Amino acid sequence: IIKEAKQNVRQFPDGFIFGAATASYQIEGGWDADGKTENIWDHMTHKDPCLIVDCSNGDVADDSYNLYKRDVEMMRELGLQFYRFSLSWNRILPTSFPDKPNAAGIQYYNNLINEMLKYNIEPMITLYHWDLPQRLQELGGWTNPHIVDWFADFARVAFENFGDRVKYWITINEPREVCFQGYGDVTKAPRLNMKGIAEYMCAKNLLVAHAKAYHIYDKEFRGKWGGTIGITLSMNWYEPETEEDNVSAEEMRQFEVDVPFLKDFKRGGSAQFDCKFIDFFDNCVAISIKLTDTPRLRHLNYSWGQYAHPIFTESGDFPPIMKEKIAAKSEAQGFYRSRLPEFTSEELELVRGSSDFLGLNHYTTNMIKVDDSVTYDVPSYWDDIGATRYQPEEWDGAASTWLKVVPWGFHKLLNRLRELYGNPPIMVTENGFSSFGGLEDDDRVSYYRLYLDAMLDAMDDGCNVVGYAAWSLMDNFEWMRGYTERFGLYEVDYTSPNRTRTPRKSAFVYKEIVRTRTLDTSYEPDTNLMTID
Ligand code: GBH
Repeated sequence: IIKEAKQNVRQFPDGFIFGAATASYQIEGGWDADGKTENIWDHMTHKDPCLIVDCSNGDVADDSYNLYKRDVEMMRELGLQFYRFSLSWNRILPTSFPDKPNAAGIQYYNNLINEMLKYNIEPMITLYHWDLPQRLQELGGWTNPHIVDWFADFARVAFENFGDRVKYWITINEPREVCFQGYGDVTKAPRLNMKGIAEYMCAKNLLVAHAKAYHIYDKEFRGKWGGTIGITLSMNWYEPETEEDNVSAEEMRQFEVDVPFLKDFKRGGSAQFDCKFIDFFDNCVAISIKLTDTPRLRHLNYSWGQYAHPIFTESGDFPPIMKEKIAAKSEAQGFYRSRLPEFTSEELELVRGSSDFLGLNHYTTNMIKVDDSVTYDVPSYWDDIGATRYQPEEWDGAASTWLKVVPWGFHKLLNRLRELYGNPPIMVTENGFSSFGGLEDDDRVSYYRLYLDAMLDAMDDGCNVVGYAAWSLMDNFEWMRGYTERFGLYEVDYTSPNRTRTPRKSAFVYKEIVRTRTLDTSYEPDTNLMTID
């Protein structure tokens, strides 16, 4: 049983916006409709159908390609102020490039956007939510530096076609999942599994591609159409098992000032470290490196610091601890250069500050410990971190094994982001809970209340949270878990040809939160009739 939120009635501030989110491959279907070509998820699921736990795929999914009007009707039922959805690159650009744009694909998104705007629901577009064109994958996908231009071209096509009406833009959803799961592991397409190598190439190219799209919008479109653009990062909270590991944000910043990069170390002469011993010829031959290095700090830095630090800090670049440690490990492993690629100084400048807000997907928390009985592949992301994460048995769980209910982790995360990155505007672009289905979803209701309560605690502490999107508007294709794990406020019946959508109890509760702009834990909805107010 999940504890109820502690205060009964709490108010959201003026200007705070509520929405819900989905993603193209997870809902659209129409996988080869009207000229759309194959993306990496089409390719992977068709080639090896039972990679997905229930041998399903996104060929039809929620059929939103045809049923988008019902989707908008649900947004109206919930009273949403905004709806976050993503674009299928292959639907808009079947060759992957802007040479032959697909009118039918562009029309689909125009129809959806115009239908939403009829009812004053603001569209929030994610340009990329994991469905890369298969042809680009064959060219190396996110490991090919040319993707910076491929993505920038696609972004420009989207801005040109939809920018007059769409004011909220997200470049890329969850770089860590794209790179680590898709390139360093087998848990997302394209399952490249080139551990400790490909995910870092991906990370660098992805950040530069994001930044290039940001600057195109900033320079060429913002002036005439207004609007705001950022990136969405997935961030778990990591809680140290031991007290010594409890590094403050202050100490994390300290680290950046004091630790030299390995290349500086080799060259010598960097002002970033203290000289301990000067020899006869006035050369510094011994240095002191002040290095705050804990397992938890490495987790924070490698999982989301890797993407947040280059964009949201004054200094830019990958976190110093990552650069220093991966360079040292690479050298010891026999590589001629660090497995973590370097930014050129122009790239570093391009990426630094390239987000108007921090889009945050947050679901859960992990404990961190060092466990010498665990062995890692070498090289690998996990070996680079050198620590392991776990979730205690007693934490309440969801249908997804990784998802435990830990609202205090959300509170701590938001405060840490405020301290580390100068209190940026935070748009919560996903938060939600999975079940195995059913309309009486009290556990999901409880999750939303607890997490919104924790978010309000953080806002009371001064965190600049500007909006919140529930994941998800409706059940959808949950990647490797197929249709077995359900995140929807609306249940989708996958046996019915029209993919009937039915509001769960959580839909009624969320509707009331949005309507009253209040979190009232005693509210009991009448779930008999969903209306449009
Ligand atoms: C989001 O990712 C996605 O943006 C969205 O498309 C998805 O439907 C939603 O979550 C729900 O999953 O098994 O230990 O490898 C959330 C972040 C990170 C959650 C990877 C699942 C797998 C953990 N995800 N994680 S593990």
